[in-house]
Amino acid sequence: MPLWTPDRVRDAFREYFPGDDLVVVSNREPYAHVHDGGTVTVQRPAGGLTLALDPVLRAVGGTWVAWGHGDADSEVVDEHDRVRVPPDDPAYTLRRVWLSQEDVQRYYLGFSNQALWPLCHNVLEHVRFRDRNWNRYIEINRRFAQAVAEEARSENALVWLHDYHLALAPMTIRELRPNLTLAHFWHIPWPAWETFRICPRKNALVNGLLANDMLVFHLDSFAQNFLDTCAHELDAIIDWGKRAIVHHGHVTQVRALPISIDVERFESMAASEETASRIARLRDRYGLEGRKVGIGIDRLDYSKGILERLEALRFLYRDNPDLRGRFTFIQIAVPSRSEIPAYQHLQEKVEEQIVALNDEYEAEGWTPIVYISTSLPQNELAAFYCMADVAIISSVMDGMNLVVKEYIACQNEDDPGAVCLSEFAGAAEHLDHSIRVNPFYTEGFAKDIRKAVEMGVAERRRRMAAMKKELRERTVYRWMADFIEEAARARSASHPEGAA
Ligand code: GDG
Repeated sequence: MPLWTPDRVRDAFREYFPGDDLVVVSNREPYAHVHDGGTVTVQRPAGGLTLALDPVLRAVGGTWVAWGHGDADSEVVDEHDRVRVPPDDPAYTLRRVWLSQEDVQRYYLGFSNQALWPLCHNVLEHVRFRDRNWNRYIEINRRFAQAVAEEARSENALVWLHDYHLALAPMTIRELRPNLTLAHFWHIPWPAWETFRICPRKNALVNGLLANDMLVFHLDSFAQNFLDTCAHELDAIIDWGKRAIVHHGHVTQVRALPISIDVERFESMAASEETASRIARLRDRYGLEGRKVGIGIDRLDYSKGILERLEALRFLYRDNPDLRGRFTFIQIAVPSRSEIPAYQHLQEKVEEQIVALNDEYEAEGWTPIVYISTSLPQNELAAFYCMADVAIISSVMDGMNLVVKEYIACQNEDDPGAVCLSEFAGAAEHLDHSIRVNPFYTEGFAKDIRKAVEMGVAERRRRMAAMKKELRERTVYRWMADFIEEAARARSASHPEGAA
């Protein structure tokens, strides 16, 4: 059965928003122009949503509003800060928003990533509230909103906002262009009220988000937490059954739609001959022949539970001498947000823990943990996914987690791998056939890894078949089509006269 495609998403958009245009808004841009020697080249993001949304924008047309962070970005735009992309086959407009170093420091690293990110992931020791960061967050959200108001051509265009960097933008867009359909996807958890209430700016943030016609989370529990926050914070009417909030006469629908990946893209990378020869090279390079292999792939972030995973691996090798020399774990961790002290500290701790573990258990011709700390192209990641017998995802809190889905998509049906998945990753809600792990319970976690390493082929096949079925039914393109359909319904509820 063919899976969902960008063309099917385009058809859904045309059905639900006939004659309207689409404006996507995110902090990250889909294409960056950078100086490379004497010329300007184009860089694409390494992975994630930006890569998956691009084919849809290409099919639908429209505009993407994002921070122009490439060092040659400003040289290629027109007088309205627009450039047509993809550069070699232009299909939609990228409208760039400019940020100074100070803006990045305060809006992005400051409020977005040292206040909202740790707050929403319940890691309170890393939360920093600073008025200067907040003031800049307000200013930059206005800047994004202004750009959106200028770019949306049709009266009822769908504006699809992404993430926690832009919580206030919907309110300004609404003031400037009252009839646009505003729908926002929040990629990270929404914490319980008891956590969110410590934010001194909670009221403004919630008010900003309620200017949307629709606000979407990965999970029901996050949606529920948001409703609960509104119930505590605002004098709003909340319809708990329909998950709708009426505030200042405006209705916001709150929904849960778990994101996924481009399944076919990973399946075809996994099946390629290029991947088979890459695997052979990797096995050779890291001395993996005849050994079981585990894999962890993460942005280097404290929410991903990398230190907890390393601790469980230490227990594993300590308590299971038979696995020494027989099981190698590969940790790929790409540094991110390295300007923030908490991330620098994490990187040091990860490196220290790996060195200590390797010192303790390494033996002739075998290193327990292979550490790769550079970003790899996606087809190389696919080779690691295919080669690994076990994937370990140990987030202490995670909106969804796409890595586990990428791993599943890359497994073959005859001899698939096993999955250890944290019960605190959003993905665990739908992947019942993984081995659920609790990263805070090290001994239990270590036993779960052992179970995954030793799992027989029949059980691996049974579990993987169920997880693959789940994955193939909900690809990222189906997620997008569902999002568009729900956004059209939300528009009908808040602007009945303008509804299609
Ligand atoms: C947020 C939420 C939610 C990693 N290393 C390399 C690389 N990656 C790619 C993976 C995967 C992505 O990065 C990471 O996925 P996550 O789901 O862990 O994403 P976050 O960055 O935490 O993002 C998360 C997500 O939004 C989507 O809504 O799932 O919960 O926190 O795609 O493959 N890609 C390449 N080289 C690497 O070295 N090319």
